[in-house]
Amino acid sequence: MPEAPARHRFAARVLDWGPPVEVARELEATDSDPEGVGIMVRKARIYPVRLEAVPLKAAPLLKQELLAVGGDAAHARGIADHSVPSSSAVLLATWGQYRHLLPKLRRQPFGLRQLADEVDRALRAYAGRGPSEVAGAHRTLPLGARPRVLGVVNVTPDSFSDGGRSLEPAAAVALAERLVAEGADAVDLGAESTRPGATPVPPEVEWRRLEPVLSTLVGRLRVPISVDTRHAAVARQAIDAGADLVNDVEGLRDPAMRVAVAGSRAAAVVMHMRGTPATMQTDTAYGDVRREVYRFLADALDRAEQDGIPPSKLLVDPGLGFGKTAEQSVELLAHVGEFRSLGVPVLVGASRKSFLGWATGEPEPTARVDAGVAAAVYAAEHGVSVVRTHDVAPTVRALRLWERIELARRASPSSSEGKAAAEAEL
Ligand code: HH2
Repeated sequence: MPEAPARHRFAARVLDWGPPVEVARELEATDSDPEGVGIMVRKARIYPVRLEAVPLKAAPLLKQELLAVGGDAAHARGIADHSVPSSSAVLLATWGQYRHLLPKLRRQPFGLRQLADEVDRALRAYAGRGPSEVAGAHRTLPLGARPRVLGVVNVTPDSFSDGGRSLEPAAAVALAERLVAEGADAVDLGAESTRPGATPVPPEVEWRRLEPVLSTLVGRLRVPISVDTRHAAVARQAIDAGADLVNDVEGLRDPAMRVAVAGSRAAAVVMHMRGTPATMQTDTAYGDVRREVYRFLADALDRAEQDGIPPSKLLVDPGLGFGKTAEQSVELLAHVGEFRSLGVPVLVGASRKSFLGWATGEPEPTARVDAGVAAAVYAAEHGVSVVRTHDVAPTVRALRLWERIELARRASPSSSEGKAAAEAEL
């Protein structure tokens, strides 16, 4: 009997590759021509880009140009018979194909020039490493290989997981110092609970709670201090007193808040929420939650920039649990990496939230630490820059492991072509 051929003669292995730098290294490992590596890296992955409201006349041109470079595009059937005025679209192309496509689109009419510029910016933002820091009003938050950890200090009687524990200034100061000792890269002071249905706190009361804590911490902490407030007057006082960032769960929708931030050197977190904490859970019907949240954040960034806040001062946050069902929060977390396309660092806060309870069956918020840590690691894997958490020590430990994994993936390729691809990411 002839011997059966070995089933693994060629050791066929589907490569588990992550960042482009790792792709370059795997290609180099075949002893391929270094120049070829530089070219092939750009072919290694399809980047699907979703667009909204592509005009009727632009959509067929877009598809035609994509097909011409070897990619493709999906748009509404109604484009063919002119029964729709516009269509959303999904573009499918490799990095190399986009490099051929974009100059061609820039020469076309019907808004395709602007569309090309937007696609280019989104791709670079998504695939790139992002900014290396966010400069606050007084101190700077360096960003790096692993997400930075923003530790939560609630100076409130009614926060959903720790209300009343640090309402006393001395307790709040001690908590902030403990979180920094545990590895927090910044602290977030909040004096108004934003849990669903929370009673709004007048700005004077909010400031009365914040002021003694903030003024003590400013002299003691080296890390940036963020203030979680929806009120422009509180933000202004806090920045003057030494706060670095404004964490606005209303996404800078109040023009006075934009003026307050623009007139200072503070950075700001733009978070998505529908309505206010008091009303947000009354309307959780979304056609497409990812699309709506993305649109809201994109518009908020545009408005902020028009009002004089440069993108380098902004972060975005999809606002898990804010006017969302548990399923919707999970969907947003699942796709959190998409928000990197907005071109500013992404912050996410999952810690102790009720959607973690929904997913794990754990009714007690303080017993959701492990689920919160899992969410932080997932966020890290998807390029989130900052995670907001009550549970700093276990989150920092988990992210240190994740950072080791990431560094193993990012070991540098040896050729200059591979390195060049890796440096800009592509
Ligand atoms: N979540 C809470 C509060 N502020 N800010 C941002 N940017 N992102 C979040 O996910 C976020 C936030 C809710 O947590 P907590 O502060 O502990 O609760 P409460 O609002 O009840 O004080």
